[in-house]
Amino acid sequence: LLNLKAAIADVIPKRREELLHIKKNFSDVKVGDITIGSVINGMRGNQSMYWESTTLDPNEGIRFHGKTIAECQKLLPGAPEDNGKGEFLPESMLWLLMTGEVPSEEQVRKLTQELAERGAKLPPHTEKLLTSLPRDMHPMTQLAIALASMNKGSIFAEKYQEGSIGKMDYWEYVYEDVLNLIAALPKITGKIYSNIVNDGEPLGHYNVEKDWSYNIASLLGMTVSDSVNMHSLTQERSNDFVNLVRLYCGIHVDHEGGNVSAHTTHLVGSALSDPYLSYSSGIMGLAGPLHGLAAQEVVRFLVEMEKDVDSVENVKQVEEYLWKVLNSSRVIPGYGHAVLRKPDPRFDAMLNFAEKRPKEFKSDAKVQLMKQLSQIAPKVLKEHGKTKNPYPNVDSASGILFYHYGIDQLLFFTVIFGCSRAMGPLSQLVWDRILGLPIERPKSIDLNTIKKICKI
Ligand code: CMX
Repeated sequence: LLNLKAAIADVIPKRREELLHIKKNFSDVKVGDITIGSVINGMRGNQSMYWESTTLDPNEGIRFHGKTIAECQKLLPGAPEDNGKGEFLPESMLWLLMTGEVPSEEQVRKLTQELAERGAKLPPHTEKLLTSLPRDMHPMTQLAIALASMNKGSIFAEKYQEGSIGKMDYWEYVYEDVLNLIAALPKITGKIYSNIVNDGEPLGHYNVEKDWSYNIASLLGMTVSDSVNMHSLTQERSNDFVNLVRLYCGIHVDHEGGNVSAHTTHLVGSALSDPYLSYSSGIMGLAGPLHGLAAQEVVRFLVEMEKDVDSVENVKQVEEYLWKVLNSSRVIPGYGHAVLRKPDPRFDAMLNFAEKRPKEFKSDAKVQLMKQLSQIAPKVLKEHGKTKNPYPNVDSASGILFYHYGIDQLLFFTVIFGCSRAMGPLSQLVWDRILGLPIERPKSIDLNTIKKICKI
């Protein structure tokens, strides 16, 4: 089956049957105990959400339908022009997330083409709205506004209003919205970036023959053939940048269901708000400094630290700098995680990207500092003794690599994260409707109830 929607339809009956069987026969089986600690501490460790495609192992990191990042890098198809030497395409990952199957080259080519065609034209009102926004408006606010505005064209919302569709068919219309939303992201992202750096004037062309990440890069002005080539990149460096976008977007798609952006999208969607409204809400959460905005915080941190230390080799000075931060009750951005307890394999993947290109990155002191920090900060954080995970998360490496190629609008990084993150939570939204999951409504408890339970 070459069409993604047909491939999903093919696996639906079996999955529906499995979940129904579990619901009918095992609904009373206990998953775990909820403690008062979990209630007042952000629901940590509380296993109470169903998530279809990814799980986060505290020690091994993220798995996409059971596959590690390294396995995905081996198995998922990349762009044809890279001849197997580049990064896998986020489109390949989207297929895996949606169907649970590794796609063939041909399936990925078709999906790439379908997304490129769907994304060729933004709804005119969204384009107009983006043009009208203040140039200094937060890029994530611009993204959330653009996505919410696309709800005007939601096929699911329209069909639902008409009352013409049954519950088991909702997914088909949600799917259409989801694909249209993901397809629109390169143009929205390009428009936001050009609002910030070029007074709204386009920095590149949308090329319907190319893949989703290439178009993001082009519209940021970063390709040789389809953009103004803002930083006069050579063909080789431009190809590398496109592959950086592919890698970054391929591995940021999902991090199981409980993180703020994924959970918000799922929660809002459970009220049957359409995918545009649901993901726009997720984007609002991704904008927080403890979540998606951390990549920007890291770049700022590295830029400041580089000014303060004589050289990246000066371990003592770097340690002192970190202690200064910790002693002023600030966090070290890019370190720690709510679930992970080992270094983030996404961090390793980003670092490997730099390590594979020594000529490119060796002389970049900030990139070297990022690497050096990953050796020094865990030791300092362990000594500090507070964080449960003293190791680097993905954000400690990602932003600084974009910065290296000239994307220096720090607040903007999270928009690229927002492009990638669309794929996981929105695949889940399709499956939420396939499986007929209900509206979410956990029970909250007040202080009196807590005291009663604790007998105090
Ligand atoms: N620097 C300093 N202190 C840290 C820390 C860090 N990087 N990470 C955690 N801590 C502190 C916490 O603030 C907390 O202190 P208090 O008890 O005073 O509140 C204590 O250690 C225990 O926290 P934890 O249980 O280890 O971590 P949480 O689950 O509460 O928070 C996270 C997780 C990511 C928000 C936190 O580690 C943090 O703030 N990191 C820096 C920001 C960052 O890199 N965010 C990106 C996350 C990646 C992603 O979204 O996928």
